[in-house]
Amino acid sequence: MLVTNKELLVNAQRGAYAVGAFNIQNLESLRAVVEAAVEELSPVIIAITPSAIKYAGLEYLATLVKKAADLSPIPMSLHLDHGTDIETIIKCIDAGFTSVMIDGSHLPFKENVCLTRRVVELAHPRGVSVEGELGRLAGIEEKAIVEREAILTDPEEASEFVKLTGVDALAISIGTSHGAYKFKGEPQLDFERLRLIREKVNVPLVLHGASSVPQWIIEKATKYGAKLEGAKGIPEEHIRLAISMGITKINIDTDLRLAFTAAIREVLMTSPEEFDPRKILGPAVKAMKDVVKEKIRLFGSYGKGGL
Ligand code: PGH
Ligand code: CA
Ligand code: ZN
Repeated sequence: MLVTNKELLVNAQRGAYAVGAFNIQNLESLRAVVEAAVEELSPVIIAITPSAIKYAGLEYLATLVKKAADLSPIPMSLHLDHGTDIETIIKCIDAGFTSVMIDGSHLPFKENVCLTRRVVELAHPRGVSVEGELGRLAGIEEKAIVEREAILTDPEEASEFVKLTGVDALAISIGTSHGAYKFKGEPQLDFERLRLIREKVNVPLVLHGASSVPQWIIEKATKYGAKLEGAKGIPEEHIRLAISMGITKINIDTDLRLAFTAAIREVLMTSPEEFDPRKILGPAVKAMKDVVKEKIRLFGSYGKGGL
């Protein structure tokens, strides 16, 4: 069943758990995410970036997700992740997306408000939820305090942003970043800032860049030829704490990519005679699905698919 992010996240906020937004880009990744969610009876957000659309085609991806939603007993949303322009937003809404993110986080505050407000005005009359972003996702280590303040979300501004734009969810920056290399030293997240934002903002809060980069996957990938030295993510205890402090949507891409490609590397290295794509991609789907299941357990959304 296809629903909006708003419906999923309002329930998550009430139930003090988080819903995973998993990035997909083809049939294999979609199957991994949907099968995991169905088996765990969990709500799920299928996240598609503009670059995934460029890779696989909007119509193909939207059709696959809508069909998966029709066939599944759990509620799921079809969400545009990191939308950057109005044109893409309109195309996605026309294609049946139930939720869109407009990422104006690189813009000055007022311009971000204007752009996000426009998206809300376009999306809400069509029953589509909107996620905005305030604060930039960049590593905060070794940065001076002034610089940190410029990157991380300001609680007062967050409250103002939500009032001025009417967004349904807000992505915030408390020290996470995208990709496999989040920290050089010890992981550092600004939980005090999260507490202050939660106090001032009542819409569901979103944590991007939340992959944990599990060491066992890095070791497996490395064993079969990957070069991933220094890869490091967000410890699972930090994710648990963030959920307990009010994060209700968690975005995961990197961990899925790592699991998928480590499995492909293993098959190619251990069975060099193999050339059937199904024999190579099958184990990759399984590996990705296992990671999604672990996330669903970590986020506390298992069994919540009945809402
Ligand atoms: C993410 C994913 N997608 O929007 O924020 O972050 O790179 O940590 O998986 P990761
Ligand atoms: Ca951003
Ligand atoms: Zn993101």
